[in-house]
Amino acid sequence: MEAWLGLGANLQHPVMQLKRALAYLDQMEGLELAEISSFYRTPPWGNEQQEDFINAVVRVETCLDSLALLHGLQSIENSMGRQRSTQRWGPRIIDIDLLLFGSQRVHSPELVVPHPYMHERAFVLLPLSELDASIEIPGRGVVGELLLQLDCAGIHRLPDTGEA
Ligand code: A4P
Ligand code: MG
Repeated sequence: MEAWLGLGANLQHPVMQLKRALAYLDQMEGLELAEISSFYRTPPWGNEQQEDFINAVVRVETCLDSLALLHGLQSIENSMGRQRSTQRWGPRIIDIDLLLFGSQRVHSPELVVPHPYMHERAFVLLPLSELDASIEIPGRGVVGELLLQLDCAGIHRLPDTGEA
């Protein structure tokens, strides 16, 4: 199965944290990293009183089911020292969201796919469109078209997945 993941961080050298997360993903059982977008510096969405984020999107191939994949992503977040705060959309050392799982729709208490906010977030759709602007988000539309309706001001692609 093809799946798409969104990575985000805005604490403790976020570029380095995204690279650490990619190394963890690379080692995860039942998952292969297929494609990695550029890294983007993005203004905070939802809760503006925090540092800019670094965001990226990756395409993976997996033999896991969607819930097992989510649990694998959460255990990477935990291994990386993610502290869950009560503050909604607050600062984090790493966040790995399951954006798309093939064309499946999932609606369980633990998992909602497509990710419920991805279609309104330029920090997700811009890196996603870099890899494939023609992807259909089930129930929402085509990535490239949805992106035209979003404000990308303040989002900067980093020249190299290397340095901030
Ligand atoms: N969950 C349900 N569906 C999913 C899914 N598709 N992927 C549940 C991942 N998790 C999913 O997530 C809370 C619960 O969501 C999990 O227990 C899981 O069962 P969490 O990672 O513990 O907490 P969270 O990430 O703070 O959740 P929340 O509120 O969904 O935050 P978001 O939506 O991830 O947003 N601005 C910029 N520029 N860049 C960012 O990356 N990120 C956020 C966080 C806010 N603003 C941002 C960014
Ligand atoms: Mg999350």
